[in-house]
Amino acid sequence: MTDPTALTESLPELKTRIHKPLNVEASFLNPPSPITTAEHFFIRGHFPLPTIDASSWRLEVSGAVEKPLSLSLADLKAMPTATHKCVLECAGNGRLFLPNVPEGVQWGLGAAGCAAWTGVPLRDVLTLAGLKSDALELVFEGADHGIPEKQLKPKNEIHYSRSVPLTSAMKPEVLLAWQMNGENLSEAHGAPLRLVVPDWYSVASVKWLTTISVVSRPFLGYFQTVEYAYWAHQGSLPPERIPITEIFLKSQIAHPVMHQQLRAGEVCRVYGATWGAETPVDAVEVSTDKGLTWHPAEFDSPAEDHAWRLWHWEWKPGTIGNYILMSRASDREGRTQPAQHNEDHESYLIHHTLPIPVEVV
Ligand SMILES: Nc1nc2c(c(=O)[nH]1)N[C@H]1C(S)=C(S)[C@@H](COP(=O)(O)O)O[C@H]1N2
Ligand SMILES: [Mo]
Repeated sequence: MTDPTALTESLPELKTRIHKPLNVEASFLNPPSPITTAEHFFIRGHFPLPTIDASSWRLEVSGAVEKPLSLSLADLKAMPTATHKCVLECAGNGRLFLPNVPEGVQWGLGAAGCAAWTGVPLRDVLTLAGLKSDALELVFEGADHGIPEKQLKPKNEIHYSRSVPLTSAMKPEVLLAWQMNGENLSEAHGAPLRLVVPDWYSVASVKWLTTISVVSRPFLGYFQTVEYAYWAHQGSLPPERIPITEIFLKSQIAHPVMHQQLRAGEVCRVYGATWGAETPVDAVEVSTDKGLTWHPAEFDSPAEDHAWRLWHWEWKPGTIGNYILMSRASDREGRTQPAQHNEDHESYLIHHTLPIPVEVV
């Protein structure tokens, strides 16, 4: 079993943001690759790493089902498997760049990665259990537990848990996964089994999964009401607490990094990645003048559902001085990244065109 702390100390591209519980940020797109290896993938945990004995571990499926299940890893592996590539992005990725330093893990650009996940489609397991007609949501619980941080917290220990409505959970790409990039999940990434919900912020991709409870009403647990939720203001309605779900359209610049010095007259390869849910990204543009003018970037990897796409643009700055770089993605529906962070979203869903100051010397 690898010690994840030792791992982060041996890899300078990873930054430990919090030691206990372990929270590790990756150096975004370093190395630049359509697939993020497990060693370069960020780690987010709310409670101490659970100790799990894989040989006695079981996945329990209960609630509004015809036939409750208790499955071993071997039972799951005997079912038809599927592999899907997808981005996992923490809903607080980019928080470090918000004004007034909001609370929460101080993620820069590196709380996102793109990996290929292998497991059983969740819907096949649900079909095996037989959903009752009043089934509405699925509550996923992990083996990790503790007392959460925020003031409005339950008085006893809870397990990490999160729900997904049936309409989203039945999509064929939603997996109960035991492999990441063709290798068994590491302890830090949720071994022996995790949920992977492509297109959703990774708060929904419950690690160290032990139980799935099928419920017939919306679940209002801690990690979708107190944390990982925000007050939405819609029309004349009173504000409503909305759980964070789908990933917002985004692009990030991996190179150059903030405050990098570039040489006048030399070509600088500005590159990064773009991703989002719903509709594929159609275009990425780059600005060097804080969004006044934009230049089309080229894609370096194909458009694939749920995965991120690499892009680049070559810039030859002629004049010395300070510049503000930005990248902006647009999708097929004409949606684009906003210029400012939406304050209603508090310190989540950070997807505005982030300024990257650089100096040309
Ligand atoms: N059991 C469990 N699952 C969890 C969490 C957790 O603390 N416990 N954190 C969630 C959050 S907020 C994120 S961002 C992702 C991070 O996944 P990773 O550590 O594999 O990158 O796991 C999610 N699944
Ligand atoms: Mo997260």
